[in-house]
Formats: sequence, structure tokens, C-alpha cells
Amino acid sequence: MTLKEKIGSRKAAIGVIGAGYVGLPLSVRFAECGFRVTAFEIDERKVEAIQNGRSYIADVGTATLAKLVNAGKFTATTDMAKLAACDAVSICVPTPLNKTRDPDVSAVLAAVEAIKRTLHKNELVIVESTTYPGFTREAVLPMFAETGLKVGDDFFLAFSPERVDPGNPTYHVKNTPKIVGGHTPRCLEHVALLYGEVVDHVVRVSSTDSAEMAKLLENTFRAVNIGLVNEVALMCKRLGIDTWEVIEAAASKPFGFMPFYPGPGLGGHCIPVDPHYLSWKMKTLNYTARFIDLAGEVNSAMPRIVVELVVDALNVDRKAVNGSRVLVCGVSYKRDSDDLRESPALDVIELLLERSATVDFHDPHVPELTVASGHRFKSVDITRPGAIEAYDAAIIVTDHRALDVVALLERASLVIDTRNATKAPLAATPKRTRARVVRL
Ligand code: SAJ
Repeated sequence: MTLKEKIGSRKAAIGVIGAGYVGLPLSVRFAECGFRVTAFEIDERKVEAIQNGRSYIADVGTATLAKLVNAGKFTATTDMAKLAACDAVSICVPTPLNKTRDPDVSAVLAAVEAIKRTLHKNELVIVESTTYPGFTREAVLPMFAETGLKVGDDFFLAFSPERVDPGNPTYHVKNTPKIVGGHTPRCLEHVALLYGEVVDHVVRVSSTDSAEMAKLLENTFRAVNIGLVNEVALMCKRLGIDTWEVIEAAASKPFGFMPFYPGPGLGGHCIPVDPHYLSWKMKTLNYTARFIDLAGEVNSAMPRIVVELVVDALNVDRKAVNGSRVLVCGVSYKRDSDDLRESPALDVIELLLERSATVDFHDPHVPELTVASGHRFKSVDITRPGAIEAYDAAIIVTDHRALDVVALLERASLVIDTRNATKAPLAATPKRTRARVVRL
């Protein structure tokens, strides 16, 4: 059988390297569609969980996973030699930044190395991990070429950006359009055929470079627009204008505008990271990606802006931040998430500690955290009588739906609101509000 026939009959053996928030949902989707799937993981705990039909990713139900594992459709292993049995392999490993904020593609290269050892005729390899334009062609292809196999004839190479949005109730693997780019037309045919079996809409582009760049445009678009709206907040503060009212009014425009909102900074594993893959690549071509660099400057300055708000607000109460008790409410990088990666709340806490404030945090989704300086914190229970009243200031950094903002308004003396989370509760409970509210 040719690879196309194996794909069309769903007899192709699928390998997914990296069973995290991208790889596990993708594996489950392939298995649900009838393919036999093997997840390749370096983390034995993940392998053990999958083998026992237990999901560790909120978007993947344990019942769904267990059914597929019990039916022999989905298995996991740390044994990379088993890649030899795969007809198609998707690489879904992390691509973070290193300490100097440069791309760290070591995990992808390790996966490519593992695939290379067993690369065989009629195998399709797809890079899904976010990287810089040209990576698949410049870094991955030469490694595979060393095997003597010819790309586009003997094996097929593609890039298809991951678009998993953890916790999104509407969009999942099946109904999120999938961009695919092949190194050759036949590579494109094969990757489009494969993903066409499992997603509703495949978006073909002319090269792996285009597919890589499309992903970076998507996330750079967000980082730059968030940077813009954070700067608008700084301008409105100086103009004495309510930023949130201005954004709400602008958002009434039914065309040509998309609202973004100011906040304490840029967190997560995508938006603060992906644009720097593009600006890094452009530097190697002697080009400065000014919008990306400027957005990075503005967004990374926001935690300090928030702490300055706290200092100024305490000053009005004739209190120094030094020795004041401050409660940081909501610490994950975005609402209703438990993910702390690159969360600006960690920077806010560190900056307050540097000013000798006494800091606690409360987050219904995060039980404990440790900041870079090594301080460990446990989430405080704000339902205890007197718990909130004990603080000189409460800062809303992440506006989880489960955060009891009314309790903060009723019992805190000062609330610094970085997410406009107090607007609705204030309107609903004006009489019961004790707190002075300062908004970003
Ligand atoms: N943020 C703001 N203001 C905004 C929007 C976001 O300050 O108007 C902050 C958030 O608080 C967070 C950071 O930016 O700290 C990133 O937020 P995000 O909404 O972009 O969420 P992410 O990081 O989960 O981004 C993912 C991305 N998905 C993928 O890369 C596959 C992004 O492309 C999605 O658009 C985004 O989810 C989404 O829409 O939820």
C-alpha cells in the first residue's frame, strides 16, 4: 500500500512526539478517527498515565482517552525506536526561549534526531512546534537528507502550526482550520491528505516557510495589539480618560476594529514567546522587527507600572509600600487557567518583595507558587473572617470568574484593578463597597 492508500484507509500508523497540551489532543483526535496512534514521550509519568487511560490535560476527557487505549487505538512509549513502525509522525514538543531570550529548538532537534534514526521510505514527518521561518527547510531537512533518502520522493516533510487554545470551549482539533505547508508539492499532498482525515478544514500554503510565518503572524498580531492597548492605557492615565470606556466605545465599531484590553503584562507559553522567534530570525538577516521589539518593551514594563500604581495608591493613604501587606488576587497568566508560565503576576510579586512589602496571593486555580527569588507562597483563603481586611491593598492581576470581587470590594480598604474586573460588581453593589478602587 502507498502512504496515500494507508492514510485514506486510516491504516497509517501515526506517531506523535510530545504528549502535552498539543500532542495529547492531536493523538486522541487521530485515534478517534480510527488511526492507530503512538505517543512518544520523555516523561514516564505521562506514558504511565496514558497507558492507564488517565488524562492529565483538561481538554482531553479521561473516559475518551481510556476508551481509545482499551480499544488498542492509542498507546504511549518512551522507546523512540518504535518510531520505525510509524508511517506519519507529528512533532509537538515545546519551543521556549532560553535565558538570553533566544529560540531554544533543542527539543525539536532531539525529536528530529530520533526520527532520523528510523526514517524510512514513504514516511511523512510534520513539524507542529512553533519555530522561526525557514527552520523546517534549513535545520530539519538537512538532518533527514543525511540518511540518503530524498525528500518529496522517498519521504515527505511538512510544517503545520499547532493552534490548540487550552480551555477554549468552542474550538478543538477537529474544528480549528489547520494550515499545512510541504517542502515539495508531493509533501503538501500527503500532509493535506492526512490532516484532511481528522480536521474539518485544511488550509494549504505553498511552503513550510509560509506555514511557519503564518503562525508567527497570528501570535505577533496579538502581542503587538496588546502592546498597543497597554500604551493606550498609559496615555489615557495621563489624559485623565477612562481607558476601558474608550475601548468599549471603540469596540462598538462593527468593522475594522478588534478590542484588546490592557493588563498587568503578557503571560503564557505562546504570545510572549513566538514573536521573538520571528525577531530573532530577522536579526540574522540584519533586519530589526521594530513592532515586535517595541511591543515586548511595553508589555514587559506593565508589571512595574502596576506596582507603581500600588505605591501611589498606598501613598494616598500615607502608607509606604515597605511593610504594607499586599494581597495579589489571581496569579495564572490568563483568566480561568491554572498555568503560571510567564505569568506577569510573578513579576508583580517579585517587584513588591523588592520594595519590602509583605505579599500573599489568592488564586482559586493555583494552590501554591514559587517565584524566581525562591520565595514560596500558598494561596490564602479569603473567606476567613478578617482575612481580606488584614491587607493594606488587594491587587486584581488575573480576573478569574471564580474570584470573589464583591468580597474584595466589601472588605478591602484598597483594590488595584488591572483587569476592569470591578466595574460590573461596583455598579451592582455601590452601597456595600468599602474599598477605594484604583484601575489601570
Ligand atoms: N492579554 C491581555 N490583553 C488582551 C488579551 C490577552 O493583556 O486583550 C494577555 C493575557 O492576560 C495573557 C496573554 O496576554 O497573559 C496571552 O493571552 P492570550 O489570550 O493570547 O492567550 P494564550 O497565550 O493562551 O494564546 C493562545 C494562542 N493560541 C495559540 O497559539 C494556538 C493565541 O493564538 C490565541 O489567539 C489565544 O490562545 C486565544 O485566543 O485564546
